[in-house]
Amino acid sequence: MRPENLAQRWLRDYRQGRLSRRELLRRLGLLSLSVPTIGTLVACARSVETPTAPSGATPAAPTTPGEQGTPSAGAIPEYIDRTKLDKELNFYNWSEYIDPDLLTEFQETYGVKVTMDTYASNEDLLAKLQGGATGYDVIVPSDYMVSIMINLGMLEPLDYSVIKTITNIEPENLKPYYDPENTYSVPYMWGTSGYSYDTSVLGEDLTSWKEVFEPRPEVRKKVVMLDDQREVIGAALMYLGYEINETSDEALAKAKELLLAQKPYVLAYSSQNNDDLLVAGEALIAHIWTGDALLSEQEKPSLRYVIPIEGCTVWQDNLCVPKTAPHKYTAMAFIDFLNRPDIAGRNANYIMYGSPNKAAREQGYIDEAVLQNPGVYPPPEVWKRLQWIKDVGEAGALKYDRLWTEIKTA
Ligand code: SPD
Repeated sequence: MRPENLAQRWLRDYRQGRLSRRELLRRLGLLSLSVPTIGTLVACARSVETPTAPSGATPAAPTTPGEQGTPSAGAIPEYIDRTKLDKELNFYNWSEYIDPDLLTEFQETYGVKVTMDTYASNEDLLAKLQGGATGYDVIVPSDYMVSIMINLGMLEPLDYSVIKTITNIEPENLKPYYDPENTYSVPYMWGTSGYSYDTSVLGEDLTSWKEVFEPRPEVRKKVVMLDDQREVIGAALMYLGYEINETSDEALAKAKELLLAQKPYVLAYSSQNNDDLLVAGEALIAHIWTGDALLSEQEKPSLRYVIPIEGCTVWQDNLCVPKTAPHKYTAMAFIDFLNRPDIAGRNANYIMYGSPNKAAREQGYIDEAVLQNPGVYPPPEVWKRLQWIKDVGEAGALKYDRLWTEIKTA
């Protein structure tokens, strides 16, 4: 598509509320348009009133003013009891995993100030909560971590008289193995954990984990791995032909051998800067989650995301409320808000992960570029090589912990 046409499309998405202004500006900045042209486009976008897009949430009812400005009329659904809303909410999320404009919009509409802290792995999240952090209201654990937290009695049952927007979620993403009745979790985003590499240096044909674990000379010291024990050990196990949740001593010893041999070629274990290192050219290949891979491709089109022939993990992250949450009702209202089709669509377009929100897809809130990307929505033949990480029990987790520490400290 020509840059001008692409810009026109984004402007339309912005006007229809599908793209935040910040994202519009970011994307326009990526096109080789002259600065005056960008200026004219943005001025033109501003001069058109943004129409209200349809929403799956029931609207209509006067609202309480937010701390920063007047809420848009009727934006709090009638089934939310606004007298029960607190003034603040503490959100503990993965880094770069929400469109920040949505937090502002929630604050302006519901009068609730959202404070967000971030973490880099499920194990960090668990350790933080077990270490006594009792202030968080909404957390975003992945599948297997939901199982672990349910078993530890750490999660609050969700209140579906408030989270009515659960009906917007694709039935196939509901009732997952880790929470069969969605008693404690609502799917947020899903994706895969393959690798991205620079085709301008390495060509078009990379398909195997071999490139990551036994890198060719030009890639050595330019490999980045996720800083995530289950992901890294799981990828090594898959490359070696084992199942991803393997706990046998034999399989883990082989994974350890592979990871120790790889370590001298690893530039960093990082789940937060892997994309930046690729874009900067400091890394040529990086173990990465789908959304981060796609965002970095926008910045550097020579990058390509691969789901390796040996397979990789598929995962689903979820919105949950810890048992200790101080603002439980407000947490339920926040989860309800995030599942509105317009909100979920904007979020998915911003962070570029697979959205379980069927209504957002059907109502046209999700960019075609995201929907048509086989890296985000893999075709059926690719699905066959994807595996879910599962809770391996206390003894298994201890083995993974020990192995991970050995790799990181070697
Ligand atoms: N940028 C944050 C992405 C969060 C992805 N969560 C994936 C967990 C997979 N085990």
